Order: sequence, then structure tokens, then C-alpha cells
Amino acid sequence: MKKSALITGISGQDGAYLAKFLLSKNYNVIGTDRRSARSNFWRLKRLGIENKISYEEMELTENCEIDRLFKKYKNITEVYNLAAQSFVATSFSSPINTSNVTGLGPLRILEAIRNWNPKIKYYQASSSEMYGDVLEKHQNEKTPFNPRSPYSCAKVFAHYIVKNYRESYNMFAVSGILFNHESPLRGEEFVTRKITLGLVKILNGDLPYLELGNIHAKRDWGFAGDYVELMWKMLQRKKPSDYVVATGQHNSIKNFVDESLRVLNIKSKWVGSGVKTKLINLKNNKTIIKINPKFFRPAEVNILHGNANKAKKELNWKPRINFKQLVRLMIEDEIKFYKNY
Ligand code: NAP
Ligand code: G4F
Repeated sequence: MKKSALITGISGQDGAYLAKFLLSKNYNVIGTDRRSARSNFWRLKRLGIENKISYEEMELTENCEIDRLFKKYKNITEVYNLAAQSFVATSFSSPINTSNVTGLGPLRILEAIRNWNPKIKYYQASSSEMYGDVLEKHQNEKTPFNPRSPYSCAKVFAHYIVKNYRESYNMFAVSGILFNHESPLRGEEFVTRKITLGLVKILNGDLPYLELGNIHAKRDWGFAGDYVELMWKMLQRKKPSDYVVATGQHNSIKNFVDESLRVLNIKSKWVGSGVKTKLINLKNNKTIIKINPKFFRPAEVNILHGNANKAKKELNWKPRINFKQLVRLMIEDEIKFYKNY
């Protein structure tokens, strides 16, 4: 019999890639979105799967909407909870909403699963942001959390409540602690996509220059299309367990800009320091990038570097796309689809 999976956050980056992956495994895919986001299916359209999903309305703060889903779809076997207020910067301006959605949302789903069918397997989208001001150089499943934003505090709560439901009620509930993963389907507010789209806009004469915040922060960036496969693999294990997913390589925002310009074949030079730092296009002497302190965060996560040895060993995984390939993929797609969303 066909398996049925529920994906919350179907309109997001990971929701789209995971849906495509599960459809390729012959799953029925039920995807939730917020009614206000009805038109926001460009990612599913881009992947050619928009008409292959059953859509349901679900707002993570509404218990009754969550309950209704499990009442309606009695054959759900796997739940992938990807929905969240996922932008760290917004969590500083909307800490209560972020805690309600990103922290308590997963608890509402777990309660519904416990009530309707505790045999349903549950995947929680935990985050490397939980390591925050890192307490170990390379972070693995045993590294203590030290969150630096309302977003990561909410994710830590969700992470532990998943563990608690697993231990208290013997539920198959696991968390994937995923390090940053990007793609051409990444939201435009996140720094990698902001850079690739911004540079293509500049080249098209549609933006004078790009403004960034802390370009010295470092992230362990992987490809989202690679990472969603691991979500599924975690739910196919005999025993529930949490896993870190990361490439084990880190790069700064500045490195990401430099690599993007290399792909675009634009010679440039960084000048100045601190908030006066600028990136100059050597061909026409125009400024491509400026620093705007409005993009600095009240508390920053300076560096993340994952150790995914457990996933490599137990889930037989290794990243297929490295940093340079990721940047190239994002720039090339940006050019291909520019002005054609
Ligand atoms: P994303 O593109 O921002 O997608 C988030 C999804 O959540 C969207 O579909 C959004 O719907 C939905 N959502 C937001 N608020 C909601 C609410 N109140 N009720 C119901 N749905 C809501 O995020 P992503 O990059 O795919 O990430 C997926 C998950 O992994 C998130 O939980 C994120 O925190 C986590 N994560 C991401 C990364 C990463 O690097 N991408 C790393 C670690 C963990 P709308 O379209 O309506 O906004
Ligand atoms: O791309 P970002 O906004 O991603 P961030 O904060 O690392 O969070 C992402 O990854 C997490 C996993 O670790 C997820 F849990 C989370 O949901 C999200 O997907 O920022 C990356 C870095 C930060 O240090 C930020 O300060 O880039 C720096 N940055 C510098 N200038 C900027 C900018 N970030 C953004 N968004 N915009 C800028 O102009």
C-alpha cells in the first residue's frame, strides 16, 4: 500500500525538495500551508510537482487545525514538521510569535499524534543555530546548545520536547540537526540567496549596490536537495535517534560573495574596514557591496561547523554538492530564472 506523508511548510524551500523526493518514492504527499500563502507555490511549480500534492490549511498556532488534519487523514504514517518562523533576524523583532510557532508548534503536533495515532513517525526540523555561541569547535549530536536568538531558543525547546515524547510515550519522534542548507529555492531574505539575486540584479541594472550585515560570520553550507533525503532516512531506521547533517566545511559570507563573483567572472576588490568596508567592481569602479549595520543582529552566531560522522556512518550519507558547486548552481539558476518567478 502507498505510504502517506504529511509535510508542514510545503511552500518553503525544504518542503518543496522533500515533497519531490517523497513523490519519487511513491508516497502520497499531503502538504500544509497557511491560507494567506495560497499563491506562494513557486517552488513546487519550479520542481514540476504543484499538482501532485494534496493541500491542507494549517497554522501552527491553531490546535484545532492540526487536530482536523489527523482526523481527516487516518492513513498518515510519517510527519515531517518543516513549518516554522525560520528567519533568525525576524525572531528578534517577533520573539513571542516565533516562540509560539517555532517552539510550541511542534508540541501541538506531537500532542495530536499522541492522541490520534502514536505509531505515526515524526521528524522535527532542528537547527544548528541551537549551538549558537559554540561550546565545541566541531558540533555533533552531543555538543551542548548555547542559543543566541529567540529563534534558536524556540528550536531548543522543540528539540527537547521531541526527545521527551520519544522517551515518555515511546513514540518514533526524531530531530535532524541540520546545518545551513541553501539552493536556488532559498528564500530571498537569507544571505546566500540575497547575494546571488542581488548580484544578478546589479548586473541587470536593477539594483545600484547590495547592502549586507556581518560578512565575517561563517556557516557550514550544504545543498538543501541533498539534506531532505536524510530526513526520510532518519524515519526509516529501526530505532529513533537524532542526527547532525552538515558538510564539515565552513565559509564566511565574504567567501560566498567572492565565489559568486568568480562564477560571474567579475573582478572586484574589497576596500576599507568595519562598517566602511566596500566591494568595488574593478571594471567600472562602481561599488557592488556596502555594509549596513541595520543587518547586524543583536546577538550573532559567528561560526558553525558541523560533524556529521554519525549520519555518515549510520545513514550511509555524504554530501553530493560542495561549497563551490552550490554557489555555481545558485548563480546559474538565478540568471536562468531572473524576472521569471
Ligand atoms: P522556509 O523556506 O522559511 O519555510 C518555512 C515554512 O514554514 C513555509 O512554508 C512557511 O509558510 C511555513 N510557516 C511559517 N510560519 C508558519 C505558521 N505560523 N504556521 C504554519 N506554517 C508556517 O524554511 P526552510 O529553509 O524550508 O526550513 C524548513 C525547516 O527547517 C524550518 O523549520 C527551519 O527552521 C528549519 N531549518 C532550516 C535550515 C536551513 O538552512 N534551511 C537549517 C536548519 C533548520 P509561508 O509560505 O506561509 O511563510
Ligand atoms: O542566511 P542567514 O539569515 O541564516 P542563519 O541566520 O544562519 O539561519 C539559517 O540557518 C539556520 C541553520 O543554522 C536555520 F535554522 C535558520 O532557519 C535559517 O535557515 O544568515 C547567515 C549569516 C548570519 O550570521 C547573518 O548575520 O549571514 C549574516 N548576514 C550578513 N549579512 C546576513 C546579512 N544575513 C542576512 N539574512 N542578510 C544579510 O544582509
